[in-house]
Amino acid sequence: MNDMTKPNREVVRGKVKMTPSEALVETMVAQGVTDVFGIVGSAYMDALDIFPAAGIRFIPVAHEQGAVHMADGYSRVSGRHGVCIGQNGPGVTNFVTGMAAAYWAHSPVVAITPETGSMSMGLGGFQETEQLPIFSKITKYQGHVNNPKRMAEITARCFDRAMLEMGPTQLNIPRDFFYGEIECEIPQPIRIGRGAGDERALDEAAKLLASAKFPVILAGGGIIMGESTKEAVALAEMLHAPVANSYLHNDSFPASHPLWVGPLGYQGSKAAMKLISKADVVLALGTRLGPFGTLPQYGMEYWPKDAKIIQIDADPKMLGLVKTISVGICGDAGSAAAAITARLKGMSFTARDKAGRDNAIKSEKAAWEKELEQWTHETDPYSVDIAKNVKAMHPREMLRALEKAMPKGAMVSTDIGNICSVSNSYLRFDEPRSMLAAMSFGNCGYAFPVACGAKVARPDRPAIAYVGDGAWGISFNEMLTCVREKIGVTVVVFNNGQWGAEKKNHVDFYSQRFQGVELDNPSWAAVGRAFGCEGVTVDKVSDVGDALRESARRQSEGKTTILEMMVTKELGDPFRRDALSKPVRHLAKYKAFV
Ligand SMILES: Cc1ncc(C[n+]2csc(CCOP(=O)(O)OP(=O)(O)O)c2C)c(N)n1
Ligand SMILES: [Mg+2]
Repeated sequence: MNDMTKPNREVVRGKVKMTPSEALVETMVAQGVTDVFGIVGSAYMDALDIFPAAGIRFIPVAHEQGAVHMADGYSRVSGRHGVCIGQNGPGVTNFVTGMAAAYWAHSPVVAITPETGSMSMGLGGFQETEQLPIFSKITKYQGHVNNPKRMAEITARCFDRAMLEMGPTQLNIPRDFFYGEIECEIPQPIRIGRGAGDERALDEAAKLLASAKFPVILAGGGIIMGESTKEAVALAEMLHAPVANSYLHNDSFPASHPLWVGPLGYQGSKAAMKLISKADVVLALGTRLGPFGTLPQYGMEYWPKDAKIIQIDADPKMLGLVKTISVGICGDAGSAAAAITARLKGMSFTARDKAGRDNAIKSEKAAWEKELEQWTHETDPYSVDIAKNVKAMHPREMLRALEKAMPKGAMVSTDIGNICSVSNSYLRFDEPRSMLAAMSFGNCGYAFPVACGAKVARPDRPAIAYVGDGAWGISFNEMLTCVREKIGVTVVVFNNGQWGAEKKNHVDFYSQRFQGVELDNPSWAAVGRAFGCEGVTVDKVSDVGDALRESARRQSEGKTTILEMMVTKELGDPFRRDALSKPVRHLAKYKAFV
């Protein structure tokens, strides 16, 4: 590179003549953007051309869905924007699933969507579709550049709103609007703090907690996004309250802390469920209390129906939306926790029956650990039969071995599937921004590209994706990206030869009339090697730990490893027993299908 093209991160100041492409790129620099995921396209080539000069790395991917997931993973571990860009029309429609997933993961992803030219829109030209309606329900804000002179203003708003509203935004740009001459000033980023929330509500919350007999904290994603672990720990210690992680946020409270009791929800911790069932006051800290996160599990209705609920969330629309609450606080999880802690101090509050709670926490945790240790395989008749005399590993044993060998500081993404769900019991973290589950959109194919994006943001941390073999079929194309861009991650592919989670429904509800659930896998380790990754087949539990550690070591060389885990076809509990019902048939020709 000569001096002219050396990266320069200094943003131009004052009102200056520039092109809209320059305004876009300068605004991205002002917002701190250093990486953009996408597939190259003529629509935005004029802006792409100057990315390197602005110090922005363009990471070409295999499929635009992968680009959004990577941007999502990138933002979830860095707390910064994840950015993706694609060609108008098909490139942009390929973003849809990724954007819906980012929406429900509350990830500040900015999707830059060049659109067909303003002079041909509506005429049915090439790669034309209306791009705003498609994303209207899966974005927090949609900025449409309706005049090239507004490029910097609207770009900045998309970036600001993604942070303010904690979710993805869309920047839609007619492709002819990248060109021309404008005069504009690059806006400074706007970041608005929320603070602790309403003083009176905080007083009420402190009063309720101080008088509680058995307070329990439910630690949500807001603690992770708000970087509020310290404040959450201080409040928990002040109350001496057990702390459960909200569903799929196992990194919302340090697992090594004595007050940590594990995650609620599907395949979560029985200790957490039993303890929260005793609560007279629940402090839902930084959680929207999503409807699926507190569903009965293990045949247990654990949600404390009579408890008073204090809910703290940064989005006021989430307060009282799913559960009836006694106190609602719109605030930042950390500031609110600190404000409540300060009030409790002022009330010369002493945690009531600290010893009793301590005993309950210790004994429930010990009981659950013992149960997990002994729960080496599924015990329902179907699972026992299908795994009989099979050499492959039991999924639970394999997951336990992965847990024990998990490298320090690991970031683990999980997909949607039976084994990924069971892994919830075996994923514990001491650091926030470590667990990257597919969250409530629940799309198969999420975990691998998310781990890639996370690794780009944090190359110093091991990135590990847990993926079922079905979901792997949706997402393995991004091995191309890993090899080309030297992104070293570990993919743990659970090879059970089936779309297991759906097969479980056939077992439970459809008398084992299996349809479309069998997979005919190639050797995924060999496929990995063919792509230029490392590929390792593991069929013994005793080999799991070394294989994981070795793959993590290879990450520092920019090498991705596919660990193909040969597991039995046994199946854990389904996500929701309420989701399906036994079939009823009225017509004679379908009578046998019950
Ligand atoms: C994109 C997408 N398609 C379909 C589904 C429905 N679905 C949920 S779980 C699942 C099976 C997952 O199978 P696999 O990835 O092999 O994991 P396993 O259940 O076998 O552990 C399917 C098809 C989904 N969640 N997402
Ligand atoms: Mg499978």
